[in-house]
Amino acid sequence: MRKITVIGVPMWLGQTCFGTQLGPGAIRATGLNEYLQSTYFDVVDAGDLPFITQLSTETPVADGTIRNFEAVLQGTICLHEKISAIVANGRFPLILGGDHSIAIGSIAGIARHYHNLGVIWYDAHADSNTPETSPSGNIQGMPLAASLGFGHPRLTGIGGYRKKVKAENIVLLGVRDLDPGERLFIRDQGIKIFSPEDIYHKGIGSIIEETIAYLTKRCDGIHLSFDLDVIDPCEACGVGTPVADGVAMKNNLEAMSLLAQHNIITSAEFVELNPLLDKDGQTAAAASALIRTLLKN
Ligand code: 4U7
Ligand code: MN
Ligand code: MN
Ligand code: MN
Repeated sequence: MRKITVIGVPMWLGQTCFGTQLGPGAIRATGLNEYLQSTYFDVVDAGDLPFITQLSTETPVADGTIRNFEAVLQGTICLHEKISAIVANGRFPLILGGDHSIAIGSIAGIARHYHNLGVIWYDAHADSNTPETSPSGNIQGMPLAASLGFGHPRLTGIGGYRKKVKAENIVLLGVRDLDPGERLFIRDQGIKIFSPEDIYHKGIGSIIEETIAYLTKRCDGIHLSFDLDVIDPCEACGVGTPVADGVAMKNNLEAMSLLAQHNIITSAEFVELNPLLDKDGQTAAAASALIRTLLKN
């Protein structure tokens, strides 16, 4: 029986579109806690991390080219400590974002409790930019590279260790928008990657089975980092960086269901919901349905 701790991470400074700090509240408003509490014996909502959501006037682009560097750094450090304590207590962290920069903190907090943490990066993007390759300066586009040890030393050094995950322990799913530097990075690192087209041709079932077989061979835990912009924008418009031709909800739900059946996910985050861009709460509802399916059984 899983013990779950829900934690909200109201971060939006890893990008420029105001609103992702409202993501945790919008997901909770779908009745998620009530559902989880009626299904599981032990569910705690730890509330939201106390983030500063206002920009301080002097730092729109700090530390050279990295936007809101200090604020995002402090947020990820705070999250890292919180998550590490949740995992140390034997609980399953369910992290509600917030923009994707928070993954730097989640993974830093989780990875210290595993020898070989696996990561399923379920996203329209690869989030593998470094400050040198980033076209935007947004930290939301850097968390995977940072978790591999590439990027600003203060971001990669969170938790006092640099390399949180190994390239061979990562699988990218649903990626369809890569910057030139990311393309090279993924090739150089030898990271396994499946596009929506691969999912379309092989079927989500076989892609997930392949992912599970690949990761369970060497990993002692698997973190799911789910960026809601992986969903086809027709079904989930409440994200700041939508990309056309995404993965249909039907397939995403099947993916969550298969992960649940294999019972291999040890931590999860659902990020990038921007309720101010959402339509009738469709993206919040999608996030909630995905979470419920993932945590079934
Ligand atoms: B998300 C981008 F340039 N690659 O680095 C960048 F296209 O967390 C987008 O996946 C990153 O939503 C998107 O800014 C980050 C851009
Ligand atoms: Mn994305
Ligand atoms: Mn992302
Ligand atoms: Mn996004």
